[in-house]
Amino acid sequence: MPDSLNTPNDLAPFWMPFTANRQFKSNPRLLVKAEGMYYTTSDNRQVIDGTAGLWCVNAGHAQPKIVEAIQQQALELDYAPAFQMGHPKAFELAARLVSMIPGDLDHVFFTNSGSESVDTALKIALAYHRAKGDASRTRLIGRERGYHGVGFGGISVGGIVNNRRFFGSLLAGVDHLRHTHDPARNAFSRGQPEHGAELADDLERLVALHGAETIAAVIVEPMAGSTGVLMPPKGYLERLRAICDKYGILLIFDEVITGFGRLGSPFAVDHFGVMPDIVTTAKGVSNGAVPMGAVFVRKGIYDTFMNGPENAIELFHGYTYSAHPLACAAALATLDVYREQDLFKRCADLAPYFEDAVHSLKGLPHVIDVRNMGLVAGIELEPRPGAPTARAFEAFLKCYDKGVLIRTTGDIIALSPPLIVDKAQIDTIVGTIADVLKEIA
Ligand code: PXG
Repeated sequence: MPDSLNTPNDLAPFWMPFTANRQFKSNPRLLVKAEGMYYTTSDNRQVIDGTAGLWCVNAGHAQPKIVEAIQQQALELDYAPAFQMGHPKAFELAARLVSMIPGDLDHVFFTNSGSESVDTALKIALAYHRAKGDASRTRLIGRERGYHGVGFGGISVGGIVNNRRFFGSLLAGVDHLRHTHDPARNAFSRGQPEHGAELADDLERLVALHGAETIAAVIVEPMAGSTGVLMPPKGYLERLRAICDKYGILLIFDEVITGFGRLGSPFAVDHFGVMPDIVTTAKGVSNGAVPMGAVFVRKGIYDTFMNGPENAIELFHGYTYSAHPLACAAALATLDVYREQDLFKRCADLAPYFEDAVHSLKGLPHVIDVRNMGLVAGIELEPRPGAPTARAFEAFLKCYDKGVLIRTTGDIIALSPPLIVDKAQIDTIVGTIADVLKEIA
């Protein structure tokens, strides 16, 4: 066997996701351990996690209760078939989850990722209208700068140009609202910006263009995370809800990032007080420890499917690993940790301190906007002329060298620390970013 196959640090075979592979492999950043707020790197440095992994480790790393639950579950029941069979923890978890979310969002479909949750939600929306005898409602509406994962459904309703550029014509029958990012009117807003509720009226225009009877659902992130932390303007989500009601269109909130405490409430549904018909989640449901996603569906939708012969499969959809025992065990323990450590309230209590900290970056070199909500912040940098993303990526590398993990998207720094973060750690994260902004050109 050639030596290279035995060498653990041969980096070539792994085609890394959403990564500049050649750049990474010429100067790799390897994480080998994680605990609480910190990663340990392969060169034995401590790096504070300013991003909760990829927005998922809301309770911090290696929570003993979650670790133990996964270990126990692997011993007790490693796998159970997901179709026509069940295991108790799946039902227990679904019941726990629906008790956490308001209103009649009282049924849960399990997936393994945010992308699968989005696909599931879109399919449920289409099948729901068909089950009601409304089969002409096949059109899906997303939003510019929306991110809904990487499945064909998600990239179609999403609004990111690279997905269109590289992957062709995508799903047919999809249209988009304009995005709500308006720095000219809203720069340096704290929480929800003042201007832009009227952008929800784009849905009226799409109804006028396509006919309401062709539109199945609208999907939006209540707060758009991946494309740069874009807040919903005051009144925007309410207006979207009202227009959906007027025309019988389902409203889907993609809460893959906002779910499980990120904004200081269990869900954005609570935070904004707007009730969607379907909610997609993943990430924080299992603290990132085992892949899992969960789609919440309102009672009326579920009930519509429960009408045919009893031996018929009502929804022709599911995954080998839906409600995987390890994921359910991890999620149940995660919910315990959230409750026992009161982490959603901790997030809400810390949010004003975090807000002041990130807004202290206003006036530093390159900073053209700062926006925040709960324990999320977007710090937008002026792009280098002719080299978009280069400045933010350099900031990312320099912060990492100084022991702080941040995330950048385009020229925007996104912060989303685990909800266990403390004030001194917030100071370290923001202080390091401030130092780096002063250093870079
Ligand atoms: N919907 C939303 C709103 C998301 O943020 C997905 C769906 C897809 O989830 P999966 O589990 O299939 O990746 C996401 C994922 C980032 C970043 O740095 C964001 C995500 C994933 C990775 C990185 O902004 N969001």
